[in-house]
Amino acid sequence: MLLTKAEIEARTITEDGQVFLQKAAQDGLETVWDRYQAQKPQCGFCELGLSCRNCSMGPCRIDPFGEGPQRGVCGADADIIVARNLGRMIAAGAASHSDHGRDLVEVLRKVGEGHAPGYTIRSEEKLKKVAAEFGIAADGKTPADLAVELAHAMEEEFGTRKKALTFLGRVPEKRRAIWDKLGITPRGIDRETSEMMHRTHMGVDNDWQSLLLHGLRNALSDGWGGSFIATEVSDILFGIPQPVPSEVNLGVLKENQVNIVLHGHNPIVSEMIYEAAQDPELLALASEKGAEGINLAGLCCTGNELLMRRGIPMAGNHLMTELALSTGLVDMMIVDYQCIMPALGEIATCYHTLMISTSDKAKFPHMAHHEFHPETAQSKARELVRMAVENYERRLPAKVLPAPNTPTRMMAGFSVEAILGALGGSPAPLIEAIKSGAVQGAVGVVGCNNPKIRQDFGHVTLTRHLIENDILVVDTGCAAVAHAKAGLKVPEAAALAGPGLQQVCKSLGIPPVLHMGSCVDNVRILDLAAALANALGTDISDLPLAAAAPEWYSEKAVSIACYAVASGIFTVLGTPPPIFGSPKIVKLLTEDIEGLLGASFAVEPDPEKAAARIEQHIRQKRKALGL
Ligand code: CUV
Ligand code: SF4
Repeated sequence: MLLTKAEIEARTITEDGQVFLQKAAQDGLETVWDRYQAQKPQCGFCELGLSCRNCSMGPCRIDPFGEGPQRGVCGADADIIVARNLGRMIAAGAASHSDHGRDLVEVLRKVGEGHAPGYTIRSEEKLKKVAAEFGIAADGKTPADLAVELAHAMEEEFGTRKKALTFLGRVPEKRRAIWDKLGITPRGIDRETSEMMHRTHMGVDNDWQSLLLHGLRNALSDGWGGSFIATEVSDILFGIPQPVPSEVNLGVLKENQVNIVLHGHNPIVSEMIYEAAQDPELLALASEKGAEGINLAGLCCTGNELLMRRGIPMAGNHLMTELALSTGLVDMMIVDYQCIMPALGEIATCYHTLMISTSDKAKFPHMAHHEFHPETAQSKARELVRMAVENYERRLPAKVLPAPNTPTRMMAGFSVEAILGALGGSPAPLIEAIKSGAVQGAVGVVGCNNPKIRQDFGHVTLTRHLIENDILVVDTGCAAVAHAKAGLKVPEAAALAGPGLQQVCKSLGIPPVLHMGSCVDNVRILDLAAALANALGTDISDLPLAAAAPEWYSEKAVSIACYAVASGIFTVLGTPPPIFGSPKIVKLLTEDIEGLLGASFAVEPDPEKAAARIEQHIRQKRKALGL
């Protein structure tokens, strides 16, 4: 059934999204928006966090109106149930990022042992730097030896033998003291997640406050542990991102080239595909088949990883993953894990697209499984690229619709190293710009798309307001892709910023919205915030900073938001988390926690109001600093 113009415009603000929503409808596809409609009304108990199925005496639910049951079969009340549910969301998010980190550590070790042909150490500089942080001396050792030693040391971070994670060495002392006082210093990465699952079992932790505190510790084990390892090891293996031009939207899929779309999160698979796509033999085969080349495009965070390091264009963000297939131009989609809708395989059966899953822990309906392992990834990648090239001639012309709009230009690659490089090697010029008021503050706008929110509207509206008010925006994940589609990531976008920020961007030749990477790369924002605080001898919570996740959907985003607040960064969520069944928990997280951590959460679905809240917060922080 075709959609009306109003229906389409209510779903997305993007030009390509609007075109391909209709194309998908024409082709008879059911998309994430249709399935969301079909789910309505969604369960009110679950929305409030008031349902529990942690054991088989249940499932139970608490009546929010106070008329029905106020306790589960075990006796748990609303506060306990909401806290347990939130805790399990954090645990799932932390586990996802951290398992991704562990997979990278495995590759690092195998590279050192010589068991991962095709992978190498691209940044010896970062290898040495991180090894030193782990107390491993570099002298006289080959990079391979160092890689093995560092990998072993990182494996220890996951376990139970530590009092505190190693990367806490980068955290300002004042912050460390707060965590120690509250008893939320993260010890082992897996330990905190495992302990969360234990605490939330029936009959363990039944104090909603101590459950929430452990939730913060669990989230910190992600931010300063699992995700931190993921980002640093990715840089060691694949290189530290540097500013790079690229393009975004479905227009990056080429009619006359073999299109391979990479979707998921971990660069382990996508980097190997990138290598294989340069293979002269495969390029010759492509031309034999009548294609002018092999075109790679990214979706979601594995796309962001390739974009940051190789300038590979982005086809889109989370809600574009199904629509990308409806172009009929995708010869192969290769996925690893996380945020890959299980609907994708079936949608692809409408086209010639080959759907490939690659991880032993992530299988999907209607996908061919080609498992990647470090030992064989190189040959596997070549095999897949060959299959994609051979699939080019099977396109179904009647189903093909190239995007009518040209790709939007963007600039990405703003690692902390690149930002400091642009500033001449130290954070001093940025601190000066903040002191002078040219830059009022900085905000991380991050996170997903969610069909509950008009696609990209939350991100783009918020960010436009912030830069207009001289607030520098740094971004990651699907938010970053939204901003890129809206044209906010080119140096010329400085014209959209307030006079101070405009001046700073122009003098450095940078956009007012800096792409810092994938979701695990939110730790780059933490790292930069910590570096600024350390340079000033203060705490992160004293700085004029904030974070926002206007369209978040995933459990990973919950973990990210919690480690941001625990690290001292005020964080605004666009979609409400399932906590409103407990007024006590809402009050703690949005008000009282400020007194403990110097930061709190806010929930504000209206991006204009969110911008106003953030601007007010930044003014307050500036005032407290005497600026
Ligand atoms: Ni990890 S977690 S939808 S791809 S940002 Fe995108 Fe980013 Fe959320 Fe997923
Ligand atoms: Fe019900 Fe308690 Fe079991 Fe949850 S843990 S399902 S509230 S009995």
